[in-house]
Amino acid sequence: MTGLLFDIPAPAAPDIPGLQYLPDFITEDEEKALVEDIDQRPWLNDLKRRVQHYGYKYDYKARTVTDDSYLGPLPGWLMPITQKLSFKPDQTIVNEYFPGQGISAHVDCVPCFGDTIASLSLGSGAVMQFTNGQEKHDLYLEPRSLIILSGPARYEWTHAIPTRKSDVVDGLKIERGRRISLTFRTVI
Ligand SMILES: O=C(O)CCC(=O)C(=O)O
Repeated sequence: MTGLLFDIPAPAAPDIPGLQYLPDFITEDEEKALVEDIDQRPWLNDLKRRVQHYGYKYDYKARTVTDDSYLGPLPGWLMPITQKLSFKPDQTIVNEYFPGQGISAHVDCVPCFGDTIASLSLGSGAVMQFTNGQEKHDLYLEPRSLIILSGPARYEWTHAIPTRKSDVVDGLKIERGRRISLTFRTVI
């Protein structure tokens, strides 16, 4: 298992039913190739952070995906990732976060997407916060790691990336850099 810094073991995923954390899901070469592919494609600027949508365009305001929003099959350069997933996603959103940017607490649209969602981290790591009522857990998502949310983790817990420039993990302050995440979903 890859250490964060100084060979410290990767943090264990919090005990949330349906949450899986897979460090080193891809290699550094695969990560570099993905970032290059992503950076050759146009970014959308309609949110506070830049995004790219593949498969279907998600309507953030209406919180819907419709047949009209179909963009085409997922591009071939995503295949090395999608082939390794245990489900067949047909929608991917690429999010770009600079230090200080995040995403507010949410459950991914229930009527839009199926019961399994996966998110791959590239570039920088960042803490993801999971909340269910009074219960809260932090998980530091290392670069090249994948999280899978299904069951309670997908439906009963919100997830968020807090808007800050650094994270404290096991007492160590880790500055954030540019982080790109790819979230894979199946449109219902
Ligand atoms: O950046 C991430 O890992 C999470 C992205 C996310 O939650 C979303 O796009 O809904």
